[in-house]
Order: sequence, then C-alpha cells, then structure tokens
Amino acid sequence: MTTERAQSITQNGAGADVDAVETTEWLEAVDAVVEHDGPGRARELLRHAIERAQQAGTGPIASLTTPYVNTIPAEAEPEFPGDPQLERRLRSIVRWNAMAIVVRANKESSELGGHIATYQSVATLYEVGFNHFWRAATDDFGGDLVYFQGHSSPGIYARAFLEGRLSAQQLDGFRQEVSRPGGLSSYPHAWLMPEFWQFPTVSLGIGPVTSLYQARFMKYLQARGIADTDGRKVWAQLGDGEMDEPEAIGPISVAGREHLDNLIWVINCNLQRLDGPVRGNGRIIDELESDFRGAGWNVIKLVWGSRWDPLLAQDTDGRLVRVMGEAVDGDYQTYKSREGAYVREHFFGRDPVLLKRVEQMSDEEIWLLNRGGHDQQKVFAAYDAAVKHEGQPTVILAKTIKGYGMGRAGEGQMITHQAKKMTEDALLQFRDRFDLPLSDQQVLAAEYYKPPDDSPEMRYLRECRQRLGGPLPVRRTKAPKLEVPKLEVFKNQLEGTGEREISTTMSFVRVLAALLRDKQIGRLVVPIIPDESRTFGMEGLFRQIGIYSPEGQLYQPEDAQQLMFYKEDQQGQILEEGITEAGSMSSFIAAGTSYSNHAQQMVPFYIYYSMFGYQRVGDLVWAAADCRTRGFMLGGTAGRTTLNGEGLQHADGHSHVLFSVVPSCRAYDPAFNYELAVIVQAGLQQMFVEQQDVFFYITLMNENYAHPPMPKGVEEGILRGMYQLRTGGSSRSSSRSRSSSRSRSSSGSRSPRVRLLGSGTIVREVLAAADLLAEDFGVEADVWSATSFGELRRDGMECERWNMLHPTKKQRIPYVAECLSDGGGPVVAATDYIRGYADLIRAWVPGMYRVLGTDGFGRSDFRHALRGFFEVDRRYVALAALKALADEGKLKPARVQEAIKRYEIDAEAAMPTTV
Ligand SMILES: Cc1ncc(C[n+]2csc(CCOP(=O)(O)OP(=O)(O)O)c2C)c(N)n1
Ligand SMILES: [Mg+2]
Repeated sequence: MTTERAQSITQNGAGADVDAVETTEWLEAVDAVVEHDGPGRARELLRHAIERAQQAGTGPIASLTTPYVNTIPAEAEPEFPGDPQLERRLRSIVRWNAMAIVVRANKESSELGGHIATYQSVATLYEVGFNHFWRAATDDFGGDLVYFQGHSSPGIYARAFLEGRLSAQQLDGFRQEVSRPGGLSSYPHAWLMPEFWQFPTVSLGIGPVTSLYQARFMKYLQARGIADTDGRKVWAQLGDGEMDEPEAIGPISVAGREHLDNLIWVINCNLQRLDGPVRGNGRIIDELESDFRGAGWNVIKLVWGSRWDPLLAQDTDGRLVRVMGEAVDGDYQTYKSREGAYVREHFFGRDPVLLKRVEQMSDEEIWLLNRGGHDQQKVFAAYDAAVKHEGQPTVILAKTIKGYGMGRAGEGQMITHQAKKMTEDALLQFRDRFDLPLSDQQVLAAEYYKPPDDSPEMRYLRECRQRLGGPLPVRRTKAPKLEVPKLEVFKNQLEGTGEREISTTMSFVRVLAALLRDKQIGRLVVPIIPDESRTFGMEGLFRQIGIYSPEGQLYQPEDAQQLMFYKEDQQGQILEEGITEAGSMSSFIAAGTSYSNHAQQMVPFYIYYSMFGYQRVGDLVWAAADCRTRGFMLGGTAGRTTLNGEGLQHADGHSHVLFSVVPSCRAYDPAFNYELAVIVQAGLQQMFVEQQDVFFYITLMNENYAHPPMPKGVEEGILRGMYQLRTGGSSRSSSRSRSSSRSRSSSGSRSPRVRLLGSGTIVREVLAAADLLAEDFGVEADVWSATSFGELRRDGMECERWNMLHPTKKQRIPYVAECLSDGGGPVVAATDYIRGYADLIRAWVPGMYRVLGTDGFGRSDFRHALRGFFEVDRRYVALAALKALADEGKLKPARVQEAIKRYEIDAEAAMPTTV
C-alpha cells in the first residue's frame, strides 16, 4: 500500500521530481514509521529532520496547512452519546420553524426581511451544542457564554419556542418590535430582549473580537481571585465571510499567546457571504487553517461528513484527497447547487481513477455525500475534542452549505443569503426532505410545528437542557450593588490647587489612585490602557498594581531598579492592551458587562487618546451600548487646540459630537478638577449602586493650569450640564452659584450684558474674554461652565417632547433655558470642539446664540496660536459677544470694528475649515 500511495504522490505532485525513486523511499520510510510507531513518532522524527534541514540552509519548510480532510480521522471519533434519530427529528423541527418565522413575517410584504439560509447552514452546529455542550449558568456554576451569528437569530427563536420560552404569537412578532408587544428583535439585542440576548453580534467582526477578549477577561477574573470562571467556556459561532473583518482576524494572536483554552470559535464555512463566494478561487478553510495555526490555535478541520468515510478509507493512493484539495470553493458551491450527476462529472471526473471508483454509486448517493458541518456525529467529535483541549484556544472550521435544504429556493445559490420567501414547491420539498409530519395545507400556510409535550422528542429536548443546567441564551440583568465612595474621598480635587498648575489628566490619575485605594471597590477597578500610560502619567500604577500577564514576568525588566518599574504579574490589575483600540474596547465591554455575565460588577476605566476612540472603534462603542455596558471611557489629550504639538490626526475636535449620538452614553467635558471628581463620583453612584445601564465618556486635557476650589452648590449643575462660574460685574476671581447670581443680575446694571459659555480648557479663554469685555468695552459678562452640551440637549429634547404631548399642562422649562432665562443679553459659547457640539442646545437658548468652535483639520503649534487660528481664543469670544450685542442694537458696529483692530484680528483670514 505504501509504495502505491507514495508513487501516486510523486507522480501527481507539482513540479518535476529530479529523483522519483529517492522520493518514494523517503515516503515509504514515513509510512513505515506511522504504521509501526504511530503518527506521534512520525511527527517527532519529521520535526527533527526539518530542523536539521533548516539549519543546513534550506529556508523555511514546514507548512501550516494539512490536507483538505477532517483533522479528526473517523477511527478516532468518540461514540455519539445521544439518540441520533431523535436529534435529527428535533433539528428538522427547529429548521422548519426557523424558516417559517421568516416566511410568515414576509408573507404580506418583504418589508420586514430576515434570513433563512444562514441558520439552515448552521443548524447542526447549533443543535449539537444545545444538546450536548453549552452549559447554562446555575447556582454553583457560571455557565458557558455562547455568541451566536447575529443573523441566525430565527434558529435561536425557533428552539426557544420548542422549549416553551417563546410563544407562537411572539414568533409572529419577529422583527416587529414596535407594533407587537413582546415582538422579537431582528438580531441579538440586550435592550430589546433584556432577559434573552447577551451579546450583540450582528455587526460582523464584533462577535469575534468581543468573545476573544471575554475569554481573556474570564482568565483575568480567575487569576485575580474575583470570580470563579474556571471550566467555563466561551463559544463563538462565526461566519466565514465575517473572518475578513480586521476585528475578527486581527486579534487571534492574542488568544494564542495567552493560551485561552476557554475559547472555542466555530466558523461556519458555508463558503458564501452575501454577494457570492468567500474565496471562490481558493479554499477558505485552508486559508483560515494556516492563519489560526500560525497564531497558536488548535485547529480542527471539519470538512467531510460520515458518508465520505468509506471513500476516504479506500483512498490509499491519495487521489481523492488530492482532488479534494484541487477543487476550489467556487466549485464546491456550484456542486451543491446542482445534482449528483454534475458532481460525478465535475468532481470525481477530475481523475478517471476516481470516476471509476464511484461507478457503483448512484447519482443520488453521490448527492448525499455530506459535509462535516451537517453531520452530528462529526460535529460532536469536533466539539468534544475542543472542550478537552488544553493550553490553546480552538477553532473549528466546519464546512457547510448555505441554504441547506432550501433546494431551488436557495441551496448553494448566489442569491441565497437574502432569500426570505419560499415557493410552495420549495416548502413541500423542505417538508419531505426533513420528514416533517405536516399536511400540505399546514406546509403551505407555513404553520409552526411543536410536538406534544409528552412526545419522545420534547422529553429528549428537555432532558438535554436540564442536564446542561437550563435554557440558553439567558441574560442576567443585575448583580449585587457596590458600595462606592462619597465625594469627600476626592478631597484633593475639591480643594483646588492654589498656585499649582496641573492638567485634568493628572487630576484623573489622582482620582483613579484614590479609587484603587478604596477598600470596597479598589480591587474591582479595571484600568484599561492601550499603550499610552506614560502619555497620561500613569506609569506609577505599573509597579503599584501590576500589569496583568498570564505568564507573570519571565524576564528581568530593564528598569527593575527603579521604584516604578514595568511590572508584569499574574495577578496584575491593569489591562495593558498594547496598540489595539478594538481589543481595549472589547476588554471594556467584557469588564463593563461583568455584572451580567459573571454576577460581579467590575468598574472599568478605559483611558486612551481621544482621537483614537470613537472614530476608530465607533461600532464597538455601539456594541458596548447595545449590551448595556457600564464604565468610564476617558478621552485623554482631548481638544483640537489643547493637544498642541501633535496636530492633524491626533487633534480631537469632534468626539463629543460623536458620543452625543449614543443613547446610553453620558458625555462630559470638565474644565476643573472638582468637576471631574463630581462627575466620576456620580457615575459610580448611577452605574454601580443604582445599576443604570449607562456609560460615561469624559474628556481629559494635558494643559496645566491652576484649579479653583469647588464653589458651593454647583454639583447638580455640573451633572446637568452647566453652572454659573462668574457673574458679570462681580469681582473677577469670584465664583458664584446660580442662585446667588440670579439676585445680582436682576438688580439691573446699565452696561450691556452677555452670557458666555465655555467647556473644558476653553472655559479659561471665556473667563479671560469676560475680563476683556469689561475692561475694554464696559460689557458685563456672566460666565458659565458647560460641562455637557449633550446632557443639556437630552434634557431639552425630553422637555420639548413632553410639552408637545401635554399642551394644556403647565409647560416644562428645559434646564438650559432656565439657566439662561434672566434676559442678560446674547449668549456666546466656545469649546475646543466643532461648532456642532455647542450647537446641540441651540433650540433652547433664549435669544441670540453665537457659537465658536474648532471646525477643520487639526494642526500643530503653540496653544495660543492654535486658538487664534481656530478662532476660539479670548479675543474671538469677546469679538463674538460684541458682534451679538451690535446685532441686537445694543452697540454700534464701529465698536466691533474697534475690537478687531485692538485685538489684531485678521478679518481676511481664510475660514479654518478651508485651509
Ligand atoms: C460590519 C457588517 N457589514 C456588513 C453586514 C451585512 N451582512 C450581514 S450578513 C452578511 C454576510 C455574512 O456572511 P458570512 O459571515 O459568511 O455568514 P453566513 O451568513 O454565510 O453564515 C453581510 C455582508 C453586517 N451585518 N455587518
Ligand atoms: Mg458564509
């Protein structure tokens, strides 16, 4: 046998063989070792031989791919522990109902949409998981976490229907989340179905990266002794097309490096994505195999089903395996969209010897040769090997057929992804193919089918889930609340810095240090930093709380002698992510949803370069919001003119506008330490005591200046979005609360008045502008710190809506209108962000409202130059105020002109957005 096979390989291999006899001898030697000493010994010998050859200068030899067959040979498969017939019947019922959900929703019009083909390709992969592997959370075990392909949701609903968790009415409410009470969300969503869906996966790439970092976070929780996650697995069911996303393939080396053997990815290789083949001209399974193996994963190829076993057993000369490895995915897709005769001619016909070998098989038998992902025995074998594998993450590359069972309605067809209707013929064929006990009439009505409760199928279904701890998916909504520190803990921030000049970033580091020292929540704080600790002056934390590293520290760090050395530690608290914003966001999500997935609230503080936040990973920000993440995101080095030297792609002038669109985000741009402290403390209270599912975005700046002590009574204003810092006409350095300012301004002064709003560092320009206005033009200005235009807007929108709906009731006044109701002249706002940010409140500002902002591309220079360029410095704030007064008729235009001259403003300079 060995000679025959070896000769075939030398004859058929690519390129001419200079010495075929010698090659044959080597191959025979390999065969002999395998036969006598087993494959393990053969691998060892070959490894030595390859090492020797490479040392001798051959260059790299080893290949990362294996032949295009199953990694687990038929003889090594464990026995299937279930009842194969019952499982097939159950699976067929779930298939039917999943299809019926979509078909019924689209009966009247295809407006609602939905996908049939994906679930049909993945049904066996899911059902084997549900019946044998995926463990639910119980009182004494945390359970597995399963990420499903988002657009396979009909299959999950169909199973929940059989389990009695969803009613037929609810299935009929698929994609009608608004008009039908209890309607089912199109895709997994923790806001729309809070007790059901855990992980928002439908935006492709989100499932892969978040599941991977979830597995890592579970190891972190275990290593730090915070939660017992031992033995729990993270399963992610992913698409082969999806693997093209950078968020999917990018992070795989992290899992390999950190030996995440609690992670199992099952990639549904149905060879198709939406438009067409994933790799028509290649083989996606082989490509992924080498990617994953190179990244240190345990790779299980699950290519062929059991019906191929006899043919493979006969394939002693390797001809079949060779042809299998020659056909490309475009071919494989076409085969399954045709018939047995076509497969005979175009697949087996590639080699006349093979054609002969299948001579005895009918076209029907050839057609029934199945793929690995549709064979429950083989799927079981792969899953079993995956859960037992230690020391590496596992990826299962399961070959399936997109639209399996849909026949002419879509099986293997280019259009299958979007097929949402089935013709009557296709429905009848579907019923016959899966032996469903439905009358023609029931089939044509696409009726749901549920066997009687006491039928063997239903008993089996219940028993399987009982054994595995209960139904899945289930989302937990709350965890024990935390005790968070009172505001006084941040005494240093509240007292002001006197003459000392510091930045809000430094202030944040102190806030964080105080929290880390806190007896109650200190150990639950999770600092997440993508390679920017030194930028933010946080390197002191390395030594203090350590950087999480599953391997500890295997080297003597260069700075070991120093107090604040780079300390990696198995129990380290910092997640030092390296340069991956997507990975950092995924850690943020894992930590910020720990309350739900691990019954333990954690307090993430993810600090990063603000420019590399939302605009880099906006979709992950949405995913965080979707799955109700709690925590703090801190945009460091924020502000288009405040980050002065870096310029261009570093200078963030719009993250606040971007975050303002996220429903569960509370975004703040504090100017002073005490504002920051108030916001952080309130965030802790809202998220971890009241357990509101929101997250906070706070911008931090690197400009140093002195911080005043907190004025009395401003906490509420800070949180609602604005409070008064100074009253025009009062002593310049004093800060007053809103109530005291009211009485003053109503006393009536004769000089023109304006109200100036600023946020972040630009508050200081606004204060200086108030001085200029008073000194140079006799104009009195009230100054307000606008900590959050986003929160002001939220309140404004809510009031406006309520008023519209309650026209005869006493009308509510938006907070911003209430603050600015004194009639104290026009309002001017300036921030370090684009005008769109301060514009968020325009609708509710009484009277004239002028906005300055940093629209345009960033650039580098000194701060004063940048603020001049972007026209947000004190001179421009004063100018805008004077112009507004002139427009109101309270000042002559000549006075405005005078200001332009006095402040040396270039009136002919180009608009900063155009240069
Ligand atoms: C980021 C993103 N881009 C595009 C889509 C639209 N989309 C939904 S499913 C799909 C094809 C998915 O193909 P694959 O991952 O192979 O999954 P399959 O349905 O074949 O199992 C596309 C393009 C999306 N959901 N998310
Ligand atoms: Mg696919």
